[in-house]
Amino acid sequence: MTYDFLKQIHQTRFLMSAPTFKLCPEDTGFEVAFAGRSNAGKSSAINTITNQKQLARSSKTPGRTQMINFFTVGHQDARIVDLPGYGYAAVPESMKIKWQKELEEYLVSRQSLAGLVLLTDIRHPLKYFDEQMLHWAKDGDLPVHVLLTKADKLKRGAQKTALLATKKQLDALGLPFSIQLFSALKKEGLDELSGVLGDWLDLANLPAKIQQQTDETPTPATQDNNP
Ligand SMILES: Nc1nc2c(ncn2[C@@H]2O[C@H](COP(=O)(O)OP(=O)(O)O)[C@@H](O)[C@H]2O)c(=O)[nH]1
Ligand SMILES: [Mg+2]
Repeated sequence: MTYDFLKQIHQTRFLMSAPTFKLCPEDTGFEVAFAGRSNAGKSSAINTITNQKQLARSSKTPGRTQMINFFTVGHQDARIVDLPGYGYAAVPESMKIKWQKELEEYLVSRQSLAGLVLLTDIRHPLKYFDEQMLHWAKDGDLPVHVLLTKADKLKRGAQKTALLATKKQLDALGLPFSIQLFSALKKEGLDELSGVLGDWLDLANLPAKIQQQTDETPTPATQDNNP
C-alpha cells in the first residue's frame, strides 16, 4: 500500500502559485501543507518524495517575496501546498504580521486542509514560529507530522536524542502529532512520509474518484447516433 502511495506521489505536478491565500485553488478535496523555516529542507523534501529534481525550486534569495505553491498529486482534489519558508529577518515587520494573519486564517479555516507537515532541521529545536504554527494547527484541529530533516548530519545516537527531545517539546504543546527522521540526501524516511500523505490525501480512493470523473464526463454524440 505504501509503495502504491509513493508511486502516486511521483505523479505530482505543479498546479499554480498564489501570492495570497485569497487567490488559492477552490477549497475542495484534500490538501496537505508543508511548512518550515527557510533552509529547513522543505524544497528538498518535496522534490525527493515526488522523485522530481526541480518541482519545488529552492530559493537562494533570502527576503524575496515568496509565493504559495500548489501541486496536484494525480488529481486536482489531492494537493500538496508548499508554504513560503518563514523566518526571514529581512522582511519588514508589517509584512510579517500580515502574512502571519493570513497563514493563521488558512490553517484554521481551510476545509480541504487535512494535515500539516512541519519540517525542522534535526540539529535545531523547534523555534518560536514553529510553535506558532503548531498552535494554529491545534486551533484548526489539524493533525501534524513533523519531519526532522537532514538526519544524515547526525549519527544514530544523536538522531535518537534529537527525536526524543522534539517529541517532548511537542508533547508539551498537547496536540496530536507524529514525527519521523528524514533525509533527502540519503532518501531516508520516504515510506513513512508517503504513508502519512497517502492517508491525509485519501490516495487509496483516488483511482476510483478519477474513474468516476471519467464516467461522468459526457461523451459527445457521434454521427452514428441517428435521431
Ligand atoms: N545533508 C543534507 N542536506 C540537506 C538535506 N536536505 C536539504 N539539505 C540542504 O539544506 C539546504 C536547504 O535546503 P532547501 O531544500 O532549499 O530548504 P528550504 O529553504 O526549506 O526549501 C540546501 O543547501 C540543501 O542542499 C538533507 O537531507 N541532507
Ligand atoms: Mg524552499
